[in-house]
Amino acid sequence: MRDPARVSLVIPALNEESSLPLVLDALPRPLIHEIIVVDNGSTDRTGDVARERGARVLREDRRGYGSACLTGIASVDDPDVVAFVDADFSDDPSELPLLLAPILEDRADLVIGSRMIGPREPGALLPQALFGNWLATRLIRWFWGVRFTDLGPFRAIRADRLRDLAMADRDFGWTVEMQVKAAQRGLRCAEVPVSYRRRVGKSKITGTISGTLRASHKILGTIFRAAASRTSR
Ligand SMILES: Nc1nc2c(ncn2[C@@H]2O[C@H](COP(=O)(O)OP(=O)(O)OP(=O)(O)O)[C@@H](O)[C@H]2O)c(=O)[nH]1
Ligand SMILES: [Mg+2]
Repeated sequence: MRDPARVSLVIPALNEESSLPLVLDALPRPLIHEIIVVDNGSTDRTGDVARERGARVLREDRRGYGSACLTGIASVDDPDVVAFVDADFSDDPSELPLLLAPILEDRADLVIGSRMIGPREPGALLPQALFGNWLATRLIRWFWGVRFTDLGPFRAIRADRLRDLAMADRDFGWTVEMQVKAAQRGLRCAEVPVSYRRRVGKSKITGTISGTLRASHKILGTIFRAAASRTSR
């Protein structure tokens, strides 16, 4: 890994014109080689506000969180580390160094920012999200023996390891897919506490019943499929 390490940050964004500027303004810019905002078919000024603040903007019209992330990682400029943060300003982007440290110190390959062990604004994680995280991480621990407490979107991973994972999920299964594959392949996984607040702008997944059901179905399906392929081998 180079010193200083080259960090590419990918931000998936769908109609986040009000929150994205807050995210971009709070980032520790000197640590970041490039900021890639993937505009997932927004109908507002998401792309414009990102460009105005110096981010590289890619357009991906196929909807889905994973679609946006896949497009982002396909165009990174030779990084050592790839980091991800949501565009809704729920996470605190100034905490990025906490996520990078275990990788830069060669103690971890994948670092998840855990909202379960960090300070949380009341109501920032809804009960269904708390339960879903608990269940999903319990299952991962049970099947592969790796302890996570969250499937949080704020995360960092060594770029070479990310390539090896061959990520494929196009929507809500993206975060758990990365953790399951990392656990299966024996990557060094770590968590750091991150703070979490209520999002700016309108909730699209956990704040709606249909979003919650679709996400839960996808997340549990991803875990059980991976576990089944393990036992059938
Ligand atoms: N829901 C959704 N989000 C997308 C999509 N593409 C990109 N995103 C971005 O992905 C991030 C996560 O979406 P959120 O709507 O915050 O979902 P969440 O954090 O699970 O739940 P809430 O914050 O409660 O809505 C945000 O930055 C979105 O703008 C997509 O197709 N669907
Ligand atoms: Mg959110």
